[in-house]
Amino acid sequence: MYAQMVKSTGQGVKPREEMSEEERHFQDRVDAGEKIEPKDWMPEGYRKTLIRQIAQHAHSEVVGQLPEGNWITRAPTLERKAILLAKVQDEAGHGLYLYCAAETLGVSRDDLTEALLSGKMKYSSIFNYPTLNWADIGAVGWLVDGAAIMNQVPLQRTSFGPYSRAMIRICKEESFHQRQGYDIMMKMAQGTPEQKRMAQEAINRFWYPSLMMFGPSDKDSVHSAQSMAWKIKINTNDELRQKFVDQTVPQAEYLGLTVPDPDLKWNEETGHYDFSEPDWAEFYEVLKGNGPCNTERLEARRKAWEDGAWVRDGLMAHAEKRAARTAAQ
Ligand code: FAQ
Repeated sequence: MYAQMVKSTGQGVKPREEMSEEERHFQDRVDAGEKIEPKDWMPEGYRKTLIRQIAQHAHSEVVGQLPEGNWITRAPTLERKAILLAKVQDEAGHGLYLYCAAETLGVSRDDLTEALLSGKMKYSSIFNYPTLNWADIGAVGWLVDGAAIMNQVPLQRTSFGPYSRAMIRICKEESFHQRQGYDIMMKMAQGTPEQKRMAQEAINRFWYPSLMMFGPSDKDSVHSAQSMAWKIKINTNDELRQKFVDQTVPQAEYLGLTVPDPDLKWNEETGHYDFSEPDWAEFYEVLKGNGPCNTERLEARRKAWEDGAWVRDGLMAHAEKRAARTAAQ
């Protein structure tokens, strides 16, 4: 089921002269900046690419609750606990907006969840890293949400209407998330030497995994060329990674902390920071399921799905009963 509905292979961009009339008309609409809506004609590859990307994104939001949810009971103050609780709940909401956007493409949430649980669909590599202490919660908010916003702000202009509208709502909340993370880092960086050391170690742990969130380097990206031609993606993976580094390094300096990259330096000529690539072998291992927390994350999702079966069954029974009552009236 999943393979037929969702799996799209990476492909080059189809030359205009090889396009059908419908495909040419579609491409003209995309090029003119028109939004594509669910009932509009679209190439099968466009639909499959969107389902893959939107659903992976939705899964990431939901799995992404786990590393932070783990710290709600241990937040250092009542205020921090309330803020973290709100943030984690926001991520669940983002997952819902995105699953709804994917459903407009003719795929069910149940199928997508099964594809996640069977390992056929991915979620962001970043959520396979553990959050070891409170400083890691600051680093997740600052770096992980910071990378997420960098990727998601351009996606507000993505060509598919429901995805674009979901991204507009999500981005509003993500900026609050990034700022709460930076606020935690600031507090720790200005705290005792031990707290400052914890903050530095958190950057050391999360820097490269955050850079990996943008996907493989452009030369190895399978989908970017076609996705950009369809304006599903607006920027390449490397463009966004560079923007993230340029934005984040001064923020680390302001905290009095260092980025764990001995080769990091400002390049006067390019007007950007030069930086070291993440370890791509590690990235692909995490994608294969061999990251530090892959098994734990999927187990947690599987348990939540199984434990929630009675709620879904109850809601379905209620909906069916209501529909039968309405039909009888
Ligand atoms: N992790 O050809 P490309 C968040 C896969 S934000 C895992 O370059 P594409 C907020 C890719 O799927 C995080 N897999 O692929 C939050 C493909 O494999 P496939 C989620 C990755 O799609 C914060 C293969 O590698 N954000 O959750 C990753 O053109 C805090 C080749 O790559 C989004 O999903 C990765 N990092 O570009 C929540 C944003 N990177 O599918 C809680 C929307 C690549 O062929 C707490 N997505 N792969 O088997 C996108 O913008 C794109 O999908 C990219 C990847 C940029 C992620």
